[in-house]
Amino acid sequence: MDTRGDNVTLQLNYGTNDGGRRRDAAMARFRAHRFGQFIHWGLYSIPGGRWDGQDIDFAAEFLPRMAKVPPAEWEALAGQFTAEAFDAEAWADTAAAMGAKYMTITTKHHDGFCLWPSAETDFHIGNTPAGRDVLAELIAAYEARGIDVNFYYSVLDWHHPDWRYQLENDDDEAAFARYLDFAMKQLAELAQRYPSVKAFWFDGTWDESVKKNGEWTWQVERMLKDTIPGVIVNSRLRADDHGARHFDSNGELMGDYESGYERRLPEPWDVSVTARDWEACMTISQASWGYHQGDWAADTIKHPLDVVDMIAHCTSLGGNLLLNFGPRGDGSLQPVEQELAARVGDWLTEFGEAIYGCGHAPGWSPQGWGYFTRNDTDGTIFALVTRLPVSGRVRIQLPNGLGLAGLRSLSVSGEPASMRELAESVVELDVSQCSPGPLGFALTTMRLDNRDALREPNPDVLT
Ligand code: K80
Repeated sequence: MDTRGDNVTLQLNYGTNDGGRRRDAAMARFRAHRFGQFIHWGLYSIPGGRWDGQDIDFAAEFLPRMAKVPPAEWEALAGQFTAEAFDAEAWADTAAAMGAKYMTITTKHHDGFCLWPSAETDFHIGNTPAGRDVLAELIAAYEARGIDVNFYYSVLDWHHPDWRYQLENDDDEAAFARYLDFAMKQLAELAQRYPSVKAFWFDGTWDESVKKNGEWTWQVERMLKDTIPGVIVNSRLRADDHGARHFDSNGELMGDYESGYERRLPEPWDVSVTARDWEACMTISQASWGYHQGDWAADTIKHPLDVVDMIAHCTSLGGNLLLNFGPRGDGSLQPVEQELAARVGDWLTEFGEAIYGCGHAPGWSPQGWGYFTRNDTDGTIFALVTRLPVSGRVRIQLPNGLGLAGLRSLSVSGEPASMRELAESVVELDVSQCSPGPLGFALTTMRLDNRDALREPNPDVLT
């Protein structure tokens, strides 16, 4: 045991990595992306939230649990997995049109079905009518468009006989040790078979059985990093010696970035999150990750502006947004998701300069109309107006008594009609006469050309 100031620091074998926040090129690349596409595709995409003619108003990937589907019936879905409408190029085109810089795909979800031909189980895509290596096809298509591919992997496995939620006796311990060995081998397979994968996104790690095996989570991280130099691992994989998750018993982040924000974002003023890298993931419908064919999902599809606001929100706090897509069982994309992707892409085409490579703008407090971001390399400050006041007037509170040297609208839709100083360090822009932006009304992103003193690169970013 050593001490840091007044705080007692526990010696941990399986806590945080030495070295703190990663500053290498692979991590800088992930950080600069800011916006990615999540994809949930598996056997659950076939029934799409409906079983025996009944809609189950719950996340579609949980259908085997919610509808109490007999395991043999769920396994039999593999016989219907044809992927007849699967087109990796079409998926990648949609992601590129949306402005996504990376894509994270479910290689295995909780039901245990594997999207690659694993040697460790028969429950995989090679034993379906599809019989193709969709992960290889996706990697080729996405990487051809400059989009990184990452893998989601569920440690929780409803299909494997040795999975345990708790370890109550020696038999459980022995079974779960076999399970962890199986999962480690599967992950080694993935890393060896698809060496260009940039990151692993772990899920299903919250049960007592996993929390008692912090050593295994530490070994997984090591194995992946030994196999793929620079690979990135999310905090959700990790537990420490005492079962602490995400953050070790000393409060230090484990893994490379914090991945606890699921279907929620940090509060806009919670600058504590800027101390680390993080990523939030979000559904397009209210709560389904896998394709859900019911009204429960269709009635709750987000507006493109909701997504744009979240991208700006995350960037303003130095985090990434991972927006989920649920392709249908046959591999086709949902038109409603393609349409949303196109609209978000319209906005990013025009305003991406204020998102990609940008992060938190220290000292620039969030305001009711939207967010400030800062280019991590050259220090340029951006004001992203995602919630235009009814007055058409945007008040910008400048930090620390700074004056505003000038403004340049990134929008093709026109310059602000007027800019006046309301008080010291408060300027007001009248944008009511600006013509509609790409989302159908005046949505203006301003670049604030401030004094050179403000043009300081983010010290956390190496280029
Ligand atoms: C698992 C368990 C709960 C309670 C909520 C969500 C999840 C999974 N994590 C998301 C990223 C999806 O994969 C979802 O199935």
